[in-house]
Amino acid sequence: MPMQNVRTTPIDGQKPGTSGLRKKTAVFKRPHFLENYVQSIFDGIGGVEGKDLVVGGDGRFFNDDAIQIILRMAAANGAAKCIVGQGGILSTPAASHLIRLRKASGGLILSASHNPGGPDADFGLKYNGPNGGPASESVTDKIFACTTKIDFYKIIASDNIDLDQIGTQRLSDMTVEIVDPVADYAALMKTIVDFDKISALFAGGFTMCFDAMHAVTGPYATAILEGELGAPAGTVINGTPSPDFGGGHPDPNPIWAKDLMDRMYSKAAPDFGVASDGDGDRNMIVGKGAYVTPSDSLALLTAKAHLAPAYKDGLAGVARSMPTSRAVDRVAASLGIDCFETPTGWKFFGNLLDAGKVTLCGEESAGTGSDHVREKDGLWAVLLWLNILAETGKSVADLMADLWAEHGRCYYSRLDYEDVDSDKAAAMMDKLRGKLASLGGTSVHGLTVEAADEFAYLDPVDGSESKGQGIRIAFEGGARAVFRLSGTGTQGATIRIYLEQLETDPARLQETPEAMLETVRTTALGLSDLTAMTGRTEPDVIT
Ligand code: VG1
Ligand code: CO
Repeated sequence: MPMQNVRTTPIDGQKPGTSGLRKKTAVFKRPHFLENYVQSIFDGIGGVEGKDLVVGGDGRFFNDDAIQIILRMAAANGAAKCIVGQGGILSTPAASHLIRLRKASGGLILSASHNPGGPDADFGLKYNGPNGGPASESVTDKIFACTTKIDFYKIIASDNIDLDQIGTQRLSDMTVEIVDPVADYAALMKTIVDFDKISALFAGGFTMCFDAMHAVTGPYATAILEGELGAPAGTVINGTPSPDFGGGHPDPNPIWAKDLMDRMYSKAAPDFGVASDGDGDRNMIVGKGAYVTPSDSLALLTAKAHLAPAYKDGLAGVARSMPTSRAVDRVAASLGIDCFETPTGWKFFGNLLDAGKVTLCGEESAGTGSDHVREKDGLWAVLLWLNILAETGKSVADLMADLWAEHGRCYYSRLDYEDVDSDKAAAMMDKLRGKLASLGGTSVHGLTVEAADEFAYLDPVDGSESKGQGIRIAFEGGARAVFRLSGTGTQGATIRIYLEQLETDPARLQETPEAMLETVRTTALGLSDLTAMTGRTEPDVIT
């Protein structure tokens, strides 16, 4: 098949963010945009000649076409084999598992995750390395450097591969193996949680609603929950992946999964409600009338993981991203295990997991995961929760009440201000940064600042340092405010303000987050001067 070296020039703005490169779909479809980035990935990782790669995505608009281009480029660059999920589908955790299982050199995951999909929405592409995890900053820096120097890319001319046909095909000298996207992942889950116990729970009449949000987890959840574990048909809703996620926003939080929230707070609520995001790595957990914040979910899983077979001997340690609440720190301290604080983004957990320093990790943005893969894993979290519910026989609300009684409750909320003028957002952060050195010990709106800094992370495994990872201000009495700019948005800047307040008084563990966070919210808005600096009065999303 004819191989072409296509001349190109660097395209601005191909710097990977928190999780790969995310842009408007129309930008990804511009001439050479995808091709430049794919060639830069290949060059940035030292070429793909003779290598095996895993390729798959969340099924959003442009997924199939982009996969055909990637396969033609992988063949032209001399890759030995591409392992592709049937229909081009692989959830992010399933892709991570497949890379590890097949000892592939890495993988290309096509997704903009929780961002909406469609011709007018978002697309994304991410490279994961041989450990199955998102490329580290040193690798993404190399990829970015290649995007600024590229002058040609390699591609073969060929017909499209049939992505629906399981089995092996040839593309020039490269093998393309189309695999069932669910089977290997489901087999892995069986080695982690107790399928018999969970089956018995469902057989006993336990009810559940899994909102797949028209995204990639639908086939996985249907096969495992309804197929293997005997949950009644209809347990999974919105279970067929659609290119534009049914016109929705596949972000599992109380705002975007509102239908599920309404159901869980109604008289007809099932025992357990969950949702997952576009690419299947996030999860939302809600019991009857009991929403569980992702930070609390991480704390609960840490406290109870030993009830599942894979973690019966306890956890090596845990890790949370910096803005995630400190609830898990309290549980870890009581268990006598290490708790690491990392920058936002799963790529920072990889080294800790590879080195065996942590078993569980999580983020406030609805991601939890363990050492079974190197990505966060929405369905895994749901199964671990089910295992814990089955073993304890308690409700979600009771489990949380027990956790708070023992460790105190970290009331928590995140305010997102989206599509803010980028210069104004940067100016707000700069001004706040300028105040940090003089804040310690001062009293602001009735709260006394205990510590204030800009978070920098020194990786304890490879010694690499990541600076500028968000501003954190801790107050006496267990309150904290964190400020950072999103690295996944595709329009303007998104300012995230994370608020936290610890409460240990047994009489104040069932208050509303709004009431308990009012003081720290006023203080955070005052300190950042957000309204004056950006013109914004209300956040777009509060979770
Ligand atoms: C957000 C979340 C972060 C998460 C990232 C990718 O990043 O805050 O915790 O790791 O999305 O998640 P940012 O930079 O926008 O705050 V996913 O499920 O979109 O891959
Ligand atoms: Co995601």
